Parts: sequence; structure tokens; C-alpha cells
Amino acid sequence: MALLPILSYPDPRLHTVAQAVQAVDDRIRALIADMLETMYESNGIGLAATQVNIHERLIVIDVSEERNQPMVLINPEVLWQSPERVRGDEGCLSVPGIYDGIERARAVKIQAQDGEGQLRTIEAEDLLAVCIQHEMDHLMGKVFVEYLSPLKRNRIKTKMLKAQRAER
Ligand code: QAP
Ligand code: CO
Repeated sequence: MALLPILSYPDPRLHTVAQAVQAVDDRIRALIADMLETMYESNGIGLAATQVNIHERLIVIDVSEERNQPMVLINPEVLWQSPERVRGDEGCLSVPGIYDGIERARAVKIQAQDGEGQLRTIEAEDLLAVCIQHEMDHLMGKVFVEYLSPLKRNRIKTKMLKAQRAER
């Protein structure tokens, strides 16, 4: 197991479109373990492979209070999304310290392979549904701040670049 470095916005690699996972083999199983460890260590509720610079369609999520319900989504596809939408504050491990309101479908039905490669259908609502949509956006190269106004996005970009410069 290993902690993986997380790409920080506005790193252009966050805009890479991920490719399908071809087989759930030892390499993917090791990646899943490392991504879960990285997500828990960072106190995140979701992490997409894109964020650790692996451009394959793999997501880990745990929205439970106890942090003991890991969920692995491989090659996820949306089958249905509710017309009902909700607005809630989102954050992102790639945009630390930034939270803002984003509108999303309140519920989604998705199909994905689990950590064993088994195809499953998942119906999700509320926080889990929002988290799945947020993470699936990462696989398409989209970061949540891109839903905000250009003014807000540019302020966030400047703030992040300044913080990254201070780190070095
Ligand atoms: C996506 O985000 C999400 O700024 C997952 O300092 C977030 O795990 C979906 C985090 C909210 C739905 C609602 C962010 C940790 C974690 C930070 C995360 C931070 C430390 C974000
Ligand atoms: Co994110």
C-alpha cells in the first residue's frame, strides 16, 4: 500500500479524458488499495484515478460516517438521472480549501464493475449520487470549479497557484 500524490487544480492533467479499464488485474487491485488509502488519509469521500494521474475509468468512494464502506466503481456509466436537481456545497481533494454550491441530479442509477470486476447496478441518492457525479466528471476531465462563473473560477485559480508557489 502507498499514498499517491494528488494533482492540484489548475494542473492541466486534470483535464485528461480517462480510458476504460481493460481488466481488473493485480495492477488495478493495487491501484484500488492505494487510492482508498490516499482517500482515507486525506479525509476525502471520493477520489477518481484522474486525480492521481492515472487516466483510467476508476473511482473510489466512501460517504459513510464510520469510513468503513468503501465503494469501487470501474468503467461507470449513467443509466438514468433524476429530473429533480439539488444544490449543495462541494469540495475536491484537487482543490483543497475551496467549497461552493453546485447543482446536480438528486438521484442517479449507474452501472459499473466492482473491485472484483463484477458488473453491478447502483441506485444512489443525495450525497452518494452527488459524489458519483462529481467523480465521474473527473474521468471526463472536468473539475467542479468549471461549473462556477469565470470570475469565481479565476479567483480560485489564482489562489491555488499562489498557494502552490508558497509550497515550493
Ligand atoms: C467530492 O470531495 C464531493 O478542500 C469528494 O481541505 C465533495 O472528498 C462530492 C476535501 C462534496 C460531494 C460533496 C476537500 C478534503 C475532500 C478539501 C472530497 C479539504 C480536505 C473532498
Ligand atoms: Co474532486
